Amino acid sequence: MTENAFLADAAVHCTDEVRAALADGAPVVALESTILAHGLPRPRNLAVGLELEQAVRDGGAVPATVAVLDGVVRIGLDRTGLERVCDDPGLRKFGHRDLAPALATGASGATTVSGTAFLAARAGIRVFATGGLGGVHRDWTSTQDESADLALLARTRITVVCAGVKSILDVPATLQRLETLGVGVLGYGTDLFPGFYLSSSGCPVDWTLDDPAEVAAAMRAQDLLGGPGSALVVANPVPADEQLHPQLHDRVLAEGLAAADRAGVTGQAVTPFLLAHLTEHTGGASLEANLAAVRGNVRLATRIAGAWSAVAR
Ligand code: PSU
Ligand code: MN
Repeated sequence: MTENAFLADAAVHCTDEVRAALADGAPVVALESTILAHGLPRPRNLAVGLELEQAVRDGGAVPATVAVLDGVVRIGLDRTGLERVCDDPGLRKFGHRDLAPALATGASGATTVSGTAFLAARAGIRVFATGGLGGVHRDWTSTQDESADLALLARTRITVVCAGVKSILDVPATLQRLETLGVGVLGYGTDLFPGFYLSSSGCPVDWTLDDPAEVAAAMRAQDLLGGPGSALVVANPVPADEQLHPQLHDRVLAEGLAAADRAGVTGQAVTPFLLAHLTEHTGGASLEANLAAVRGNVRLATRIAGAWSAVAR
């Protein structure tokens, strides 16, 4: 593979190891920075960021945590970069539409699923691990709040490993939107869409795949078929013994949604508000389930990146 022009631009900084792996067709896994900066409490977030990168390495791939620092796209972070993402309370949250003004003004922010998927695909990275996708919010009919993640995934050729969509969302409506947008959804070892903190959302999925080679074969088939460059969502449930207790989940979530409503929280602030509420009011149990889900996703994405490298090289 030859180096792509995006990586050669002065507004893009790619670590040497990611650059070398991409040039070689070796496995690379993109990791999202918003879950670190805005989804997890400090200082645990830095430990998690380092742990996830190590898990990718242990699985024989190269991690590429994506962010924007001082107006420069970062594909892969060194320790200092990761510390900035995790420590700076003023760090913004960038979806893909924020990238151009961020570069123009020298701003810094963590990238969401949409921001990360966009940049990773431009860099030539095909596999991306996150926690849960953004989606259609429960009060969508009045707020029109649907994450930009969905539309971006409808036109970006990348495989996203996630534990479903955050359960704070309207899950059936989000699955419907993914169908309308033509984004493929595969249950990994399950015929039920995962529920992020919970192993199952109760909603069925149309396709169940059971090993990374099968996922890589589906990725190859996407390229063979051509057409719009849509993503592939690999929905990987949190192990049942690590999920949040379903009754606790439902109760605290209902309280959190009411609290967000009372506090008048809207837009980009909704997701971080609810995630923090759940962590606080489950005594940290939601955080542990969140981390278990992310860890599992990173491990699976690493295996898929390996299988993909074997078929694509
Ligand atoms: N899942 C998490 N924690 C998070 C997010 C997802 O466990 O912080 C983030 C992701 O970055 C996702 C974003 O892309 O929330 C969606 O935000 P919004 O609804 O504002 O598009
Ligand atoms: Mn939103």
